[in-house]
Amino acid sequence: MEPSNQAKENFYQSGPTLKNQYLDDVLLHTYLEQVVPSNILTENTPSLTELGSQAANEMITLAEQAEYDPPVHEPFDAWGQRIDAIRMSPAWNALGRIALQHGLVALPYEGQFGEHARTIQAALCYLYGPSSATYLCPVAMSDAATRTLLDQGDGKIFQPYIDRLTSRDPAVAWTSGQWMTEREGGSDVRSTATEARYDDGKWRLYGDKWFTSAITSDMALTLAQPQGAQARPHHLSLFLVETKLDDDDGKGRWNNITVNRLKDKLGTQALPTGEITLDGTLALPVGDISDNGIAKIASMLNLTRLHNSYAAVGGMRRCFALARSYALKRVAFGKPVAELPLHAHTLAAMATQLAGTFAITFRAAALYGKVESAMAMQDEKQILRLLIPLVKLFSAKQSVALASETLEAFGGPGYVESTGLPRLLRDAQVLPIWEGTTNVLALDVLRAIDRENALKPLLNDARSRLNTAITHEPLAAVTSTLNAHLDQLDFLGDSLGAVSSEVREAGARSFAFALARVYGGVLLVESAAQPEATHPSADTFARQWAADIRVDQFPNE
Ligand code: UCC
Repeated sequence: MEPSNQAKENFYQSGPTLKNQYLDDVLLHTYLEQVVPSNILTENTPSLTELGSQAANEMITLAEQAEYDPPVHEPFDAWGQRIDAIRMSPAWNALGRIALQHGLVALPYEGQFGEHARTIQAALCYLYGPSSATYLCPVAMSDAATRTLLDQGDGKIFQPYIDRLTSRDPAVAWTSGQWMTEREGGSDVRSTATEARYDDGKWRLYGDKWFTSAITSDMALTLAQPQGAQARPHHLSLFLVETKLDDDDGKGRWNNITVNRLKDKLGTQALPTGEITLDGTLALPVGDISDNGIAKIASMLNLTRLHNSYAAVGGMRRCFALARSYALKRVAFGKPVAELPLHAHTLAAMATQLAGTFAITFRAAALYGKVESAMAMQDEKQILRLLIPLVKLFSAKQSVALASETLEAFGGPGYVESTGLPRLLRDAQVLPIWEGTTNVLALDVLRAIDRENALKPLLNDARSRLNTAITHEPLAAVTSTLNAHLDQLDFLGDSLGAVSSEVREAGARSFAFALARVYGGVLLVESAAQPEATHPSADTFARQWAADIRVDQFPNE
């Protein structure tokens, strides 16, 4: 029966609702049950459950407040004195306290959960990220700074910084920035022009940094060219900078840093991103000044790139949850749109994209934990080196695609600011840009293959995982397709040495995407073939994902 005019007049569409983001996530549950020992999972369940609730409730409100009350730069005080105050929303600080409460940075350094700590951390970040108004950015940089100081720094000098970065106490905890980008050098970090001068027993930095994310951080790691006796052509060293000086008046004057302005960005609007000038900024070299700072900051990037993937896959999961909730509520053509065949098919494709991207991201997290806790074999270290750029480039692109599909799944409301939906797309779009663009990452995939011989170990790992699934009849055809793709990738890898560098570079992106897809397919098959705790749609995910794989030749010279 047609609804009456009166009913039509009184009709208002209700928006999507979010349940507890941990309890409602079958994909996350089944994965954690498959890979994390039950005692460790049980111990972390209260935190995961609480964060799942916060992410669906108070964090949403805080994130909205932080977005609508964005950072403000006040260059001067009332009397004209330069102060460069950055006024932050109280909501931003509250989001930071939630990160501390769950030990998002601290947890892997507390040593309780061994190699599984990184998987738990990944799960927490995945829950936290999409409701955090990008507070996951300072979390990521603080984590990576901690790892870098532990690996590269002199413990006596850097322990106090590590203690602050890994504290859960808001009165003690610090966050770190990672200042890499200059006007001359974005992707090309070698073009860094900032100078480090040694004067009166101290190092001071002089130069401009062009993108400084979370400029309100307490410290940062950054590169500079040492001058004087330490000068060497094209040499960059890594330095730690405290952003504020310990003044007698306790006001915390900037460490000879001028904030020229905050960036006006497409998204991440609660995150203060500065353009700054260093003019005599006191700095501590991290490790030996003559070491290659690029290599040190590159290993820092490996961890922030992993966090980028947590943000990507967490964002995808949020998009899917919203699109699914809405599809169950929204009635069109006489039924909920979730029951319309084409919309149901679109949602299923989204679920598959999420499942495959989730699988490779969490595989990288688990392996990072294994390598970090010195449990990994040599080939696993090589796999991790390759997997990180692969997962970063793949997950970031997927997150933008899924955010775009989600906005479309809402129709008009997806394009209306007050629904909060456009923010999903804007915030996803940063993920393929910062921490290395897709092309930079594709070239890093080649670097990992050339310098670390990482391709064969990854392909061997994939083959042995597929082997464990050989008796899983429903996916027999998928398994044989994936085996054929692995052979093709192996062949392409062998021919890499025979093609010109132009051809290799031009083909790097499609090679990397194919590799990520095939490896993702293998992980989906492996997960579907587990004897227990499998996702109800595991076979479908593997089948749909594998159907989308193409392995191209390198382009002709
Ligand atoms: O900072 C940014 C924003 C912060 C926001 C953080 C958000 C975190 C996520 C939040 C989620 C919400 S954005 C910064 C973006 N910039 C980049 O990503 C830089 C992109 N450029 C690169 O990645 C380049 O490829 C470089 C800088 C890594 C390398 O350039 P080069 O100079 O051409 O590289 P080389 O000569 O090939 O490598 C120099 C050294 C070598 O080591 P040695 O000297 O020992 O032989 C390489 O093996 O670095 C080593 N290396 C690596 N090592 C290079 N890449 C890596 C790597 N990925 N892992 C380990």
